[in-house]
Amino acid sequence: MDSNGDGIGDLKGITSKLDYLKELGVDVIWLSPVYQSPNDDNGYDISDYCAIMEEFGSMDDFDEMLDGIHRRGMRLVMDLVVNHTSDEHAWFTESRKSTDNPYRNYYIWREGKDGGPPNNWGSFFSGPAWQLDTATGMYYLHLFSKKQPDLNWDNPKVRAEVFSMMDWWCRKGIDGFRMDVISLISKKPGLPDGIVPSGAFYADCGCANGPNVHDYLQEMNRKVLSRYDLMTVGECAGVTIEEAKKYASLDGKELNMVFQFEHVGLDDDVYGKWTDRRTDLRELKRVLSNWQVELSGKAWNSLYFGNHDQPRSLSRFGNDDPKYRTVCAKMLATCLHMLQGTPYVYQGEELGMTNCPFGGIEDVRDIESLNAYQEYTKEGSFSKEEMMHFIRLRGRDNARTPMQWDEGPNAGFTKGQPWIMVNPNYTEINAAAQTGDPDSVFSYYKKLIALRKQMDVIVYGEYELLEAGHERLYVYTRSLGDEKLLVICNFSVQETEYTLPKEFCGGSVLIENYARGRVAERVLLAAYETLVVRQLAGK
Ligand code: TEU
Ligand code: CA
Repeated sequence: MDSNGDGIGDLKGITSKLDYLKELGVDVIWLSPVYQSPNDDNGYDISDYCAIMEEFGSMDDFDEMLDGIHRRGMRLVMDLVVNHTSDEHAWFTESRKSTDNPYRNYYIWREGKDGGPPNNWGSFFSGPAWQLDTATGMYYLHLFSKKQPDLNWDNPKVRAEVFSMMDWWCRKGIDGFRMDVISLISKKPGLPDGIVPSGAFYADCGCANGPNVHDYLQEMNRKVLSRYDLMTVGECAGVTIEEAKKYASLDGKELNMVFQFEHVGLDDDVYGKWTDRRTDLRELKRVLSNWQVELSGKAWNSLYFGNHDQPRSLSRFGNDDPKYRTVCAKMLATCLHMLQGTPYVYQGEELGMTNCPFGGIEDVRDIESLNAYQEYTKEGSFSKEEMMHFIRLRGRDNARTPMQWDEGPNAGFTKGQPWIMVNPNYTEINAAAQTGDPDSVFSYYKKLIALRKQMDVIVYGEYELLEAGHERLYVYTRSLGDEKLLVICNFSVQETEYTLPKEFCGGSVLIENYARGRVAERVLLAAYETLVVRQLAGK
């Protein structure tokens, strides 16, 4: 929400919408980076960790927002981006000056090899992961853009700086951290060449879950996290179930939970995310079920279908056709919110917001999409039209278009010119139209969130997958003590028959997206129908 008409959402804008979040039932707000930044990667390139980005407001605005959040009984989790800084951060401007600068070893500098970069690693944003710096004729490592040099976590001074900065924010009263690519902070010793996959130009750095990552997080936990009442979630690209059990172990030595990427990589192809492949439901069920079963009693899951890096979940896993989008958004929400773990609602997901029909590349703002468009069209892997097609399906900007508040100009987001196009469907999909409507996606989310707060079985219950091989239905149970729930989701537009397990026949419906009311032994599920059935007492 933009408060001053410059077309950019800001802190005062957020503060003005806190009642909306409270009404939805939000407990904790995860705020994307709002620190000072030249904005090469939407704030994930930070030049001062203790200052607020000018476009977003002042530190006073921040304090006012935090106070407003706390007064409403909500909490605030900040994005902690410490795998890298901006190249405009004071540490880096020092570091690049000379090989004997006191900050030299804050970053990862190497001599080139055979007239090129030190190894064959690629950046996540296209091109090599190394940049030659003229001042000293050496290369620095940047796993993301060249304006995001990687910090050298093996240097104890770097760790001390990061921990003291975190401590500063904790003393200010924030309630936790979402840790950006925290799985990548410990680099492979010797920085060896990787294998270049077919279709790719560079190798993966292989730095996920590096040798010291758990030591560093345990040190962070001892020195900072354990001294405050915080919620922590590590964004862990490349995390396996075995590794997640360490990061998010219930013993509390590291983090509370992790974001894993397995289920959002199932529709990748030879060229990574640049494809129009869709996720196979059987694969999705297999992956989510593994995480449910394996972490249960040992670690804690984060539950998400979308965020600021992912396309809109409704368009990707469901169907955003106006005919189906309301029922389908409710079905996806049910599927996610009935799982074990902490559900994340990405802004606008609670309204059923969809991918955006971007015109040409001039409508795109995200560095990942812009660079990939350049690289793949130049090299001839894809035509410009093909790349635009993939960006419309998978690009990160789909999730970054303005929040749709009402049916007024620019969806009520700004009185000026928005920094990125507004999704034209705002006249039909917007908060004002949904908050008072009992049948809206918003009201459905509200109900789901409230149910989770009432019923322990939804939070803690044991998970079991039924119908594993079914191509259209996702069915599972949750059980805790005498309570047992059956969650049925039709992921297809096709009417599909389903026979309930005996113990649920005649059970009451806890929540549903069609008005079914009672369930018989056999149900004929409509397009994207979902229902949660509560077992009859004593059965
Ligand atoms: O994302 C990390 C990450 O793994 C990305 O490469 C992600 O896979 C990609 O965006 C999906 O296509 C985090 C932040 O969430 C992202 O917004 C930042 O751009 C990135 O780190 C660098 O800080
Ligand atoms: Ca603004």
